[in-house]
Amino acid sequence: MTRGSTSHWGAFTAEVSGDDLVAVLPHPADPAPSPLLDNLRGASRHPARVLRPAVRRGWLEHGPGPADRGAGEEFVEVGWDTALRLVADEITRVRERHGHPAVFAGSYGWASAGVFHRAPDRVHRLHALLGGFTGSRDSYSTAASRVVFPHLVGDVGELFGRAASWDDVAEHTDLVVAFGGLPDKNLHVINGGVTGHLARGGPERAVAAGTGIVSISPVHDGGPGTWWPIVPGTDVALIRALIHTLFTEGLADTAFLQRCTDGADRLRADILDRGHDAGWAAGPTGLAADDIRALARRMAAGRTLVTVTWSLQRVPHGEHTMWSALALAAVLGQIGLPGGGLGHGHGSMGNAGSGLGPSGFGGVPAPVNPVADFIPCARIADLLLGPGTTFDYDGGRHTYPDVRLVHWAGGNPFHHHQDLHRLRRAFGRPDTVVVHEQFWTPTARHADIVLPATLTTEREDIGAGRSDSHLVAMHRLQAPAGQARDDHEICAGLAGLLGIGEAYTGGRTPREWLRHLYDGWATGREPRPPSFDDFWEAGDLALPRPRRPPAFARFRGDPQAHPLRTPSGRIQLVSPTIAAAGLADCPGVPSWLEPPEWLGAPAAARFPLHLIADQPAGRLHSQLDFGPASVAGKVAGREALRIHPDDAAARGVSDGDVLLVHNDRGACLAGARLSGAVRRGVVQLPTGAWFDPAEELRDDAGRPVCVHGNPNVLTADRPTSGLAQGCTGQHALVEVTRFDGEPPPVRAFRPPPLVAGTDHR
Ligand code: PGD
Repeated sequence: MTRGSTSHWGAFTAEVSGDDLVAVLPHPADPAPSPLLDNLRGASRHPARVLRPAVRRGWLEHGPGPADRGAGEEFVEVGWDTALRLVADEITRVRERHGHPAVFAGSYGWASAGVFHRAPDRVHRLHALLGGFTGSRDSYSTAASRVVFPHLVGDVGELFGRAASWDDVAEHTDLVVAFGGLPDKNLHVINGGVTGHLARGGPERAVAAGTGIVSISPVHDGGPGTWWPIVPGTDVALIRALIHTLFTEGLADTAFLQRCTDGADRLRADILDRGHDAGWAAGPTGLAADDIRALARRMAAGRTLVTVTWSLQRVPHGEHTMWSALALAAVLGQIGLPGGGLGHGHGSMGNAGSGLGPSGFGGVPAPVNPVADFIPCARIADLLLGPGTTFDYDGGRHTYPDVRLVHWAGGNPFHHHQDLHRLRRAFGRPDTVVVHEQFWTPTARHADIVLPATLTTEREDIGAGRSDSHLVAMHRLQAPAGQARDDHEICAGLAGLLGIGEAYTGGRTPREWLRHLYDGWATGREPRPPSFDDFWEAGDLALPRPRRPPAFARFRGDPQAHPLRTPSGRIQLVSPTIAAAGLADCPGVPSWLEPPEWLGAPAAARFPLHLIADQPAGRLHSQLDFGPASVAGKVAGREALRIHPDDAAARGVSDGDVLLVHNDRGACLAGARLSGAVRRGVVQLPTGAWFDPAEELRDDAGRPVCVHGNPNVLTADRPTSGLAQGCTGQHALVEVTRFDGEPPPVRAFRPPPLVAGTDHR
């Protein structure tokens, strides 16, 4: 039997020696395996592992209440019986005294691959069955898109699930205009698992077939085509100028606009009346007006795919970047044609461009959450700091409940959230914070009770990535480290103590659930899949890969017969619904709204460098930051910051130096990497280095400096707008100086002080 498993960054087989994986080999069907697989090597027995349930000393001695969490206090290791009893009693106390909405189990995070053990789902199920919980909506990845696009095109699944494949592009497309570029590093990952990295190499294949690529980004991560180094945050200005040229030079597809869109005249007037032409856009974008005009003409001359990365909506007014890109594709009139129209996700995740569709393999059905309270996921600090205050969301107004208990599994908010010093204050407010973690991440350090969770390699599951070429039997490859338990077992234990054990487990063991889910998926499917036992023995199952029609092809073919679920039945180039929401920061027409922080803002006088805080190349988000592939990219043990040689010279910075990166929100250390692949005035510091505030090194405001290079000490906790309330962590203004002297050591991968409790086994 092939003993293998899968991860968000690749399916694999493993060589196990003693208790740990010593070699991780990619799946044979993978044409372009990810080096991230190497991070799994040695992970299970890494010293950063949480080995036993642990309780913060102050909570154990004084009970629940607000506290200075994350201040380095010691944890007392206790037995599972004690830990589960403490958590169960606290759940009961909070529900009885403060009501169900006082439990926040939104528990956002990518967790691990596997349809059954997905940690946030386990926690949601427990709390839904206990009477409900305050949940979270959307994602840090695509909140602005997921909220705005339904108003514009009705079915957001068309956009996200039917992105043009690179095969289609190679066959049909003359030109790809890639806003945000097409960075290969993001193609290593597909949520839920990826067996073959089919999108990797796609741009190269297209160029070999004759397609042109223009890559518009302040950072150039390789890849073929021409690089246009735009000033960050100004894509909307460029798009408006392109549309201006198309309209004024008679290149707009007026027949398509009339047949398939609503509001084209208003959009045209808005752009022309404001004078948003190529000459104007040259100012903010830093690009040449003649080049902009020439690009518009080239786009109209053949089949053009406009792609826009997810990162471009992870900024203030991100809704309007997406809307403007849609408008540009609509004015070109190629939406619904193979290899044309709008692509959203090429260069952001490995599924876009792969040509693969959803496997249709579901997880355990989620019980209804009886509590209506929720937050847009990126408003976690506002929730904890502002009980009773109101927020706008997608045309409605809502109130933050008074949360007393936070229960988190499968996410790392001290990685993913912005303005970490503010988040730290917010995490000080609730009575109790419970975290299930595999490792002593910064979030685990900010908890009162930490429950050790297994890795995927220590349990059984089924890998069914969002769009994968295979289903993967995730075999148990090694024994759990220490006393780690599956999140399912942890929640089942709590459910048992709280009197809902049978309802929680559904009377099935995990293996019985896997068989049940597989059999349900296989029923009625043609060609008939093998039995569960045969699938499990074989280790994987290749799925059919039908070639799928382009997004919006049916609508384009006959807009009357297949209208979109929008007010007009057509693509909304203006939106009466968004206008009716009356939001000052999100008008009803796609607009150029100057970002609060960009190189043209007054704040740039003090903080003259534009930070791009994007996805890292050596790991997924913050996962396995200590792994070999992640550590290999660090400089002086800290996250590498890329800076243009001219900006480095102006600051006396050499490659390999330790840097202090700072603004009014905080500061971190990073390692200098000089590179011509970033535009002048731009620095790039990826996310995911575990937050490591050093008490002995303070910034001007007296806050501890993160000595490991987490850019979220610098980013603003500011929503995209009142429409989506999405994450805007991608951009911030900063200054960089050389750090002279002995920098404090990085302690992020060492566990906090731990002592054995009396019942500790
Ligand atoms: P991960 O590092 O994947 O980040 O944020 P997210 O919180 O998802 O965290 C997953 C955590 O779950 C890890 O700590 C891991 O150890 C733990 N874990 C994994 N498997 C299991 C399990 O089975 N059980 C348990 N209990 N725990 C498990 C990602 C988020 O960050 C995202 S999606 C995006 S797109 C955002 N991007 C940006 C950005 O572009 N710029 C900035 N500045 N900030 C961002 N933050 C966002």
